[in-house]
Amino acid sequence: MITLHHLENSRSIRIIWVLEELGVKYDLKTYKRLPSGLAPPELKQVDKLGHAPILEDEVDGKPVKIAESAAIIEHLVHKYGQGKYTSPHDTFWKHYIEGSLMSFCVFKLVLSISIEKVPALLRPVLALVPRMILSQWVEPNLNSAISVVEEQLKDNQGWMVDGDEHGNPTISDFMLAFTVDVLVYGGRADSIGPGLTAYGKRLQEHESYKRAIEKAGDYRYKK
Ligand SMILES: N[C@@H](CCC(=O)N[C@@H](CS)C(=O)NCC(=O)O)C(=O)O
Repeated sequence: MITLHHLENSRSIRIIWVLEELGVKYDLKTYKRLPSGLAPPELKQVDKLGHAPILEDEVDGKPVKIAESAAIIEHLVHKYGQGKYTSPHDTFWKHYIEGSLMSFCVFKLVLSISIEKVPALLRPVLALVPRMILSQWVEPNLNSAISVVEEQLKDNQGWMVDGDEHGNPTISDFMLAFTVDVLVYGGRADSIGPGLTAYGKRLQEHESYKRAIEKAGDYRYKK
């Protein structure tokens, strides 16, 4: 039996979507974030990294625990996808979305929250350095990372790389899910354009993604 360890309001919604799209049976274990926003310690008992998603399944008849969204998605698509849900164009996006785009999203989130946590009176002084890092390094990089995706999506009426030969989403879409929700519905990205906005809406209207959102528990990035 497949078990997915899912953290609310997190990337692991990507994996719920893959499982719903594939139509395989799975056991969903949902964890709530601590007030600090971190994952609870129980997740560290599942895997030493303590980050979601973590998937338990079998490879060659032996039980395995897999971390990292892209690794989990590849495992599921190759094992259960019957040759569907892939495209030769997935390779770049699979790495780019987590490696570049998501890194700058996380930098922005962490710096913005740290600025918001400084008492208003002290902010002009104590927030000087994080504000400078944000405006001189994080935001320009995030904006250019977003523009690469925007360019890909701007004339695109369907999936990220146009889907597989049956019109299904592919690994690129499974990776972009959550990231697109954070950008479009998270209220912190100023440079998203019509491509990402329309894609974010289409994704949340897709049947299997709607089921994923329903099953994900608390999800603050709903349209
Ligand atoms: N690159 C990893 C990132 C895993 C990750 O950072 N997960 C976040 C959820 S979005 C997490 O578990 N955060 C909780 C924490 O940092 O304590 C992946 O794609 O799976």
